[in-house]
Amino acid sequence: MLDGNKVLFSGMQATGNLTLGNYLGALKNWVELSTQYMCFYSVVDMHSITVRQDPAELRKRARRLMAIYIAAGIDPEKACLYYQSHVTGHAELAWILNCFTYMGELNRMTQFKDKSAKHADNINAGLFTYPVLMAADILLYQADVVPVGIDQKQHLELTRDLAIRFNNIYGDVFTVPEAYIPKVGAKIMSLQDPTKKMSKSDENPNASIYLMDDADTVARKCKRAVTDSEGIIAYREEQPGVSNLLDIYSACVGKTPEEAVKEFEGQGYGALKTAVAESVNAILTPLQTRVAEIEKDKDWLDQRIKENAEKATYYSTKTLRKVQKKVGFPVRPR
Ligand code: ATP
Ligand code: LTN
Repeated sequence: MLDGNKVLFSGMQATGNLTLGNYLGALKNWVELSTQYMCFYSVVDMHSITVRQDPAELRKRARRLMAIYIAAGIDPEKACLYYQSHVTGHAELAWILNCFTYMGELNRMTQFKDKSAKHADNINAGLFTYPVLMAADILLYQADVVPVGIDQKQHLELTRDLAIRFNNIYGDVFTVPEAYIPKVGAKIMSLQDPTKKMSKSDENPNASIYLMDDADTVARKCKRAVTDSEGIIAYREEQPGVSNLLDIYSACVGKTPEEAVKEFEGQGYGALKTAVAESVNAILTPLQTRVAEIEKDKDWLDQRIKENAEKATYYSTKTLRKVQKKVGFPVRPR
């Protein structure tokens, strides 16, 4: 709670190009939830450097991500959209929380295990303490809810454990947050291997629809999507490719997959693929136009970035000062 309002916090990394999975699984829900909570949506650029980045590219992607948040429908004058690196409290609280986190807890994190296997030449301490920085992000704003995909659930549990541990020692300092995991669109699968999730780090560009793909590219990727030889449009485990197309279609047009199956009764895969491409383009084409408009108005975007960093600093400092006092740091003379 902040100023009597329930608080929502979430963030995305500016690594790679955003996919339709990121949109349907996360961003779309952020927009819907933004009217119900006091919201903080961060571009978590400090998390991004746990994996080696090209500096110019990271800066460009971070700004693009900010424009995408806004283009998707989050109002930057209501919700607080900001870069994590603009608010110093994240690093400061992360340090303190590091001193309350056990090596064994971090060793168990599956994302750490996966990422160290993938980047065996750069298993840095930041990658190991990544979940502690994420806990700091959330606890700094006294967040009540944190919308994330299933893959982030373990990090959320650690965040809750740290909040409870700290509160048990020092009294009620942190709100203990709840994860919010969506029911629909929670897992959009790869178009080339429908048993794998659609991911922005997939090496095959045909596996993912990127939010910035033009209409022809979307149509081509849908046409090439892997299906099966059954020849019947059904929503069932044995037909993962067709089911994924139905998931995408229904999430885009706001129907249930069962309603979509009825709609395509007696039709072939070609017709389904054409309809999926059209439903995706109906979302992406206007989104891309808005991204371009937002990026063009440089001064307006800069002003929003500045104001929101100040707002985030204001609220995060409140929590940080409380924590610093509790652990015994000297009071700042006025
Ligand atoms: P990477 O492939 O680099 O691991 P990612 O595509 O999984 O990245 P993240 O930045 O880890 O993306 O996730 C951002 C948000 O998007 C998270 O809340 C995550 O759960 C959600 N998300 C990512 N991929 C999908 C997907 N295929 N379906 C639904 N939600 C997704
Ligand atoms: N680890 C998350 C991104 C992230 C986040 C957060 C999500 C960083 N800090 C705080 C929710 C709340 C990811 O990779 N998707």
